[in-house]
Amino acid sequence: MTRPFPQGFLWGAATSAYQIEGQPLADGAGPSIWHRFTHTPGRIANGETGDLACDHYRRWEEDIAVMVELGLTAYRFSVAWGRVLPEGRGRVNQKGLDFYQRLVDRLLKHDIQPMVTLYHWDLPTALHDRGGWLNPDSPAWFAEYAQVLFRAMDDRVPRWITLNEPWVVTVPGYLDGEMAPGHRDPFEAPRVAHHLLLAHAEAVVAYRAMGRQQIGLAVNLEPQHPASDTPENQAAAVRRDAFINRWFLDPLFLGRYPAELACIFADAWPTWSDSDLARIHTAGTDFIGVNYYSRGLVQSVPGAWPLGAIRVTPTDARCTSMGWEIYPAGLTETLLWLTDRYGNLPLYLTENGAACDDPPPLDGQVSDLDRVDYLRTHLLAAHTAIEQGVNLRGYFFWSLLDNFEWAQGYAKRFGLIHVDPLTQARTLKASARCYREIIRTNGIV
Ligand code: IFM
Repeated sequence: MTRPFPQGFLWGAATSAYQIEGQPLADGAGPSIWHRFTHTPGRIANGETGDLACDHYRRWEEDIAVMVELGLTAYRFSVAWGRVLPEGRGRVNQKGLDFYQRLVDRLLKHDIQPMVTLYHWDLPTALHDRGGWLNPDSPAWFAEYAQVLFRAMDDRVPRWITLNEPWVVTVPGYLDGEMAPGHRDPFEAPRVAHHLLLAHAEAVVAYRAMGRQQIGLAVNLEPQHPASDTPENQAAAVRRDAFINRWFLDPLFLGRYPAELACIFADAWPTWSDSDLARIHTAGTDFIGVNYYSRGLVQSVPGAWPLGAIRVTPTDARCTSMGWEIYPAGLTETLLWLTDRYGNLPLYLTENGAACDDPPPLDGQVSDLDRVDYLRTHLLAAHTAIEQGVNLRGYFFWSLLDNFEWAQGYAKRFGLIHVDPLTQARTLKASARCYREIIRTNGIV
């Protein structure tokens, strides 16, 4: 039996600038916090950097040819802020902007709709050195940068995403220090999150004045289940749900932060101004991008910082090579929860995918059967949500290419396309061929 997707459903793949482009300082670009972080000894597995990555900055035409071969109807990528504004504000670097304009034009020539993310974590160091996301001026900086891109490309870009996963910018970036800029400070994290929400709002307000298409926010979501039905584990799952799933969405849709956050952060939780919360709520969003990978199974552990809980993995679980449990039912649950809690607004799955220990290419084939299974089961889960009334409009596999997986370097491979680290040769994996067939038939058997 074939399960058909709605007419016009977008079939995409996603990437981000620092993870694939390489040449981060080419043509007058300014450095980002990720360039600085990867060049700080001890931060990244094997001391790897995004200096070459997938060399997409030079091989973008070849990569679009691969998208055409797959039959993609959409492609999500991010703009490196420092390529366009090397100092973060002010002077526009035309060569950097031109790179993205060429990319957009070529995608459109092949009927591939661009979805452009403005911020996928690579803040220019020039702004970081002025306080970065801790600076109350940062929302205005972001809106200025956004307007440069709206002016240049809104006539050709049907969907914009302001921020990718503000939770990851906040928690690994400012609370546990695993990601750039590597801070560990409970007093900083809530302020960063608040400025990110205001940055989204300022960009949306600017967009309403000048843009003609659609603008949204991409968040990482995972349903939180108690590891057993003890009251302690149940309460821990509720806290983790507030911390991961509701921290950004409640202010956006309900105009308030989840009450649990004040308890979690205690004296590090500021008092917020009503006008800020109203600004965030009123700006809203045209759609939500959902990045879904797994669920959280939560066990109460008094004293475990900051939640008094940890995430555990069931002993019999199948996991990806990131150690994330493979749990497709959680995708249906997440999409239904979003619709139920915040209303039936348009949703896109802006990321979904798996890092797997793929066998090496053999005779031009990569037999990544675990990824094939992940793709198929998650698309079936998405389809189930659509059948139950969820307004899901598109799917973007993470990722098009094997790429630079942040603190884990190149060892974790998420691509539909294998990238040889020495030759940069691209090889379609079995998952890419499977996805091509799903796209061709607009359905899954
Ligand atoms: O590679 C990342 C991406 O940059 C953001 N979402 C999760 C992916 C896998 O970890």
